[in-house]
Amino acid sequence: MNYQAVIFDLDGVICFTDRYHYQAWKSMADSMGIYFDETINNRLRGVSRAESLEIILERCDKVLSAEEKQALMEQKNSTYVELLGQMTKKDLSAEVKETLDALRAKGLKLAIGSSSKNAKLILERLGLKDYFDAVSDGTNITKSKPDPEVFVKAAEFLHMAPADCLVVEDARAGVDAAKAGGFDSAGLGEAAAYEAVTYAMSSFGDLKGIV
Ligand code: B16
Ligand code: MG
Repeated sequence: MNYQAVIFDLDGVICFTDRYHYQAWKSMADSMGIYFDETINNRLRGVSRAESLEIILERCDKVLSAEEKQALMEQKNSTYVELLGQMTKKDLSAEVKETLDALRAKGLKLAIGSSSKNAKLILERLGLKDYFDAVSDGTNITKSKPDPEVFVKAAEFLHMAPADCLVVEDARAGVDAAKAGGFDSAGLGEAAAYEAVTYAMSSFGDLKGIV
């Protein structure tokens, strides 16, 4: 396929913020006396903040109001944002940077398609603030993955048709979102083992052989 653009998921593809998500959710859950562990954290991959909270609350006996849930999400996010302060350019792997540069040198447009409302802050921490041609993230969508909105918006920002873009994902929900929007996908990690993915990759650099 001759793709003209590549749309990258952020967390789990360009960088790895899951340990910060884990620490921040764990601190919120502990403050509420709710059991939370790494296995439950794995279910939060690629899932929105509100849906992540609902998964954590499966272990909570109390029924919470919308205001209480909002306060818990704010509590988690402020811990998370503080932890993101530890991220530096060193958290961007040489393989990812070199591959991005190689795709750009081929003339491909590059965009981000992330559920996170903190995507721009993360890109800044990684030294990628002005690197991408477009950023579609949790701040410009109303429906999260597996809805295709975040990728459809990214393609719109690039003025490209979905069929001309390849989506790179680490989550099954992201692969489903790509498919629902008419995009081919390349998967890493659990997304590579998912039958709905177009190309399975064992590492980020494999992209150079796909596009
Ligand atoms: P925030 P991605 C997703 O990022 C994360 O994988 C997921 O764990 C997180 O809940 C979601 O962003 C929302 O993040 O709370 O920062 O808005 O994989 O879509 O780049
Ligand atoms: Mg992801």
